[in-house]
Amino acid sequence: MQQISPAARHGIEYRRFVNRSSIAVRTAAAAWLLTVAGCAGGGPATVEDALPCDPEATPETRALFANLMNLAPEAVLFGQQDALAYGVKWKVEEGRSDVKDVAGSHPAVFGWELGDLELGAAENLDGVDFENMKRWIEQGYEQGGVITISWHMNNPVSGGNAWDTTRAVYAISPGGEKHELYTTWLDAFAEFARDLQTGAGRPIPIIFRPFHEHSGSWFWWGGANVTADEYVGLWRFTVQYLRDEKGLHNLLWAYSTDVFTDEEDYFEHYPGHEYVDILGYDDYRALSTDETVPLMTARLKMLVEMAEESGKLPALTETGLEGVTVANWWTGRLLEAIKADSVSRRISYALVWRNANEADIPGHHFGPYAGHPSAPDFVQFAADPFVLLVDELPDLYNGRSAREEQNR
Ligand code: BMA
Repeated sequence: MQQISPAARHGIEYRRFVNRSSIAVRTAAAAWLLTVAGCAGGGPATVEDALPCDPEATPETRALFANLMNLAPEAVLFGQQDALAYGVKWKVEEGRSDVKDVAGSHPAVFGWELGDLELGAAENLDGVDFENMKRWIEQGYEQGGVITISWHMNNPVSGGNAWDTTRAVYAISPGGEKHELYTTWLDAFAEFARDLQTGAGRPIPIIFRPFHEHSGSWFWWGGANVTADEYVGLWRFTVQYLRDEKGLHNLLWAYSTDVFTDEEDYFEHYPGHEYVDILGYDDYRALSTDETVPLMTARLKMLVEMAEESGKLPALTETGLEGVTVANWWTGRLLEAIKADSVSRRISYALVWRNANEADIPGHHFGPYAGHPSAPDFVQFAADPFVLLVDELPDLYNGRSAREEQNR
């Protein structure tokens, strides 16, 4: 593929999307109060004007995108990876999550991981049974939550895992010797996704976040292990294959780098606005010390500005401090970083990584759990009207945006 300049990659046409300061949303317990403070000069996204990159996205997927757009300025949805599958001291207990144990509600965003699905395994790389995962995804959706999926895909060339950095992207791209193999992996994804259905038999909208943290060199699809053109080509093929060949129209595509310095850096591997819905990034660095918290605010600010310029949704797609070793990490660092600035606070959601079971990996948890020293601070964090857990969400999936619903 010919060289694509960063400008061409992300400069398809910037447009001011919505007037993001025109609504104020506050929660009081589980009840929603939405105050409309005037919508002259634009107004927030309606289902008609907040369009995902797939022109044939299902009505529920379009509604989710528009509703998240509308909520982004006024609230942050809290998410966690694998929340319903296990926690630090338990595994597979229906209806349980560590977040619920501590704060009385599940997270608003449910992250799931597909690594090993491509091998035909019954469980993912962290021991989560795929049939259970489907059920928990459906439960998360039925509760009104948002579903996002990542994929630590094994190395298709070496047969090693996602962290085996043998060059491989060129090989699975169209024309490459492992391309056919890759399409079978995508077929497995499509089969999995097709099973994710609402009670009414409709496809559940999924925020799909493949090939994440590609700005770092620790995965075979990232950094020094891939060229920008290879990455862009693979991303575009993947979108086209799942959308056009497999007919999946329930995906919102999340582009998700690791930490970045500026716009050029962020868009280095960007596939283009026609292939992306969410501008995300993962940040495990800024919130590791008090002194670096402002760095996250600065990055979130850049992210929000880039997203608003291009009609995309900004999200902190992963964050956390392993072991949550600082008792006030939730309010003192995470919420502080998000709320510190009138622009940074307009991100849509923040997802912390998993609470690995202590029998599997001791200390590898990024959320609170009952009895953990940070639990009281998490209760305070969750009680902040700006932070939403699943029980505080408006209906994100009907054909009307939260704003339109309120105006009926
Ligand atoms: C990593 C760690 C690993 C895990 C992987 C995929 O960050 O949590 O233990 O296997 O994510 O979930």
